[in-house]
Amino acid sequence: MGSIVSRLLSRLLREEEIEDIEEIKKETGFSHRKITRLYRRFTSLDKGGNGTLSRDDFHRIPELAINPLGDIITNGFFPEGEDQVNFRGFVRTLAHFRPIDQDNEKNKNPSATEPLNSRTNKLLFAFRLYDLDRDGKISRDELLQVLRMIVGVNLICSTKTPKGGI
Ligand SMILES: [Ca+2]
Repeated sequence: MGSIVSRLLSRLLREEEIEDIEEIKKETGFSHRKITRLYRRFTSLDKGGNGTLSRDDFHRIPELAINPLGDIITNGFFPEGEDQVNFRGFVRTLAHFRPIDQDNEKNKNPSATEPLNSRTNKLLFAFRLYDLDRDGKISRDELLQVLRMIVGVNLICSTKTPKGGI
């Protein structure tokens, strides 16, 4: 079974990516099978066929195109100042969405690298999505911008208590 998956992977993955596969598995916690599926998805999105995805490639994903937070989620895939993401970066970002491994959380080894799906890394990832200008802080404006996208209307920000309010 394992060898079938390995053979499939060998056919699907470019040479340099095969060398990385064990590292990607370790780093992301995804199985060979899942990585193969993600690679298929990645190559089908890679319209330029150059081994990287652009923002335009992401915009063609129907689920993202209709999601009010589509742009923000897409940004989460791109390191600061980059406009392309390779397969490894793509899988690393997706790894934040894996459920938290309860055993890892309980038996935390302080010297080990924190897994991408740990509570802390999930929080950092979410923080970076809200930090639109990536200055390491979420400003009031950034928070409002994201909340506006979520609710799809203009939020009126006021410190006054509405009439009849508490
Ligand atoms: Ca900011």
